[in-house]
Amino acid sequence: MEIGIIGLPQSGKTSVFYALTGGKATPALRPSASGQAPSVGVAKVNDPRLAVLEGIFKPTKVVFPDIRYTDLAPSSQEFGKGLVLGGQSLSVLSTVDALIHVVRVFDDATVPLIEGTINPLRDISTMELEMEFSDMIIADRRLQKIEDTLKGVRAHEKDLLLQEQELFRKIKSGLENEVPLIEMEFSAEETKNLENYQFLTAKPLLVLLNIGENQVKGVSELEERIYAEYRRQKYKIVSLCGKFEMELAQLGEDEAEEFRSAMGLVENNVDKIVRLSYELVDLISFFTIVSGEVKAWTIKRGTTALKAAGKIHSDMEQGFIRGEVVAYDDLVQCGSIPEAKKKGIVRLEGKNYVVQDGDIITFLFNV
Ligand SMILES: Nc1nc2c(ncn2[C@@H]2O[C@H](COP(=O)(O)OP(=O)(O)OP(=O)(O)O)[C@@H](O)[C@H]2O)c(=O)[nH]1
Ligand SMILES: [Mg+2]
Repeated sequence: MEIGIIGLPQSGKTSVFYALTGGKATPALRPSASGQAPSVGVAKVNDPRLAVLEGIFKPTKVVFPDIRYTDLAPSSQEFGKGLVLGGQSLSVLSTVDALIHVVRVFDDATVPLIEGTINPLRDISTMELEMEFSDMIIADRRLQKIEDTLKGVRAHEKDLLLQEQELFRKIKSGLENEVPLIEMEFSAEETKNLENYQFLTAKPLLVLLNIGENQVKGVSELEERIYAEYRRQKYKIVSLCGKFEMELAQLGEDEAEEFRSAMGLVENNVDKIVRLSYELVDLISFFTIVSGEVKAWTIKRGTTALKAAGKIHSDMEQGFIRGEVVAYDDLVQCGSIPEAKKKGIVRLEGKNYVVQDGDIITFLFNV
């Protein structure tokens, strides 16, 4: 699963990227310089169930689910002049599963402001307009193509095209009214058609308020105020001390925790944001315990046992016989697999079984 980090220039995207992925921070977090490739980093999702499974199975290794975050190269556009989302950034973003939108709240005279003042709501809508504009280009292009095709088309092919034209007109007019695709209503058939396009405003999105260390105290009021005035129902809002957390990412967990509580931060917001980004896309985890390793696997909700097995290895999918499945809660109650078997709550499931979040599965297969 992959998440793109977006936001206006100098909002703190790269700092947030390092805070989330714990990568080594480069000393040169410099103002917009162009021509750099996007960086990709990995964050592990701290699923508390894995600690419990570790207690039960005493494995030699625990493998957490992970998320890849992409930090775009700084925008090549001059400050506040025109589009932030262009060329390479756009092609990277079109392939990600979800977005984190970093919004500047921190106050620091040494970091230039695009529009002269700190105003998170304004910045949120500036960035959203850019996304809508970029989607409008996709819609326009498709509409143009449909019009061209309609000229030479036979009668029986016409209906489908006209339907599609109506769909894209609806999208265009929605975007013109600043409605993101994620808030528009589509039929199942339309949704299927739209999977062929990579609309930015159709992607799930988390708004991340990047606050300064001196703003921790007022953060709940700030979040409430933004929630009250922000018109998007589908987008969640969280906050993070981007720069501070980037520095903590270089320390050990205990030491980081000490600094956090000294700062008045009641919870580990990095972990929280990673978990929330995992929940943005409808993903679930199932677990395997094989040769001393407890391992989490990430799948879309609704995935069958057959496809889940294929996620581990294509041989497992090809030679699939069945899965031995026990629900996480059931296993925890019994305390061990043999005990669960004795109680008869380990199920044998076929290839069409829909895997549930937290299932512990042993696949049986032919090679
Ligand atoms: N005081 C303070 N400075 C911050 C904070 N977050 C980021 N900065 C500073 O703001 C500047 C820009 O941060 P970056 O993380 O590089 O921002 P960016 O959005 O990646 O910038 P571009 O990629 O150039 O668009 C850097 O000098 C950071 O140190 C913060 O929470 N507090
Ligand atoms: Mg950057």
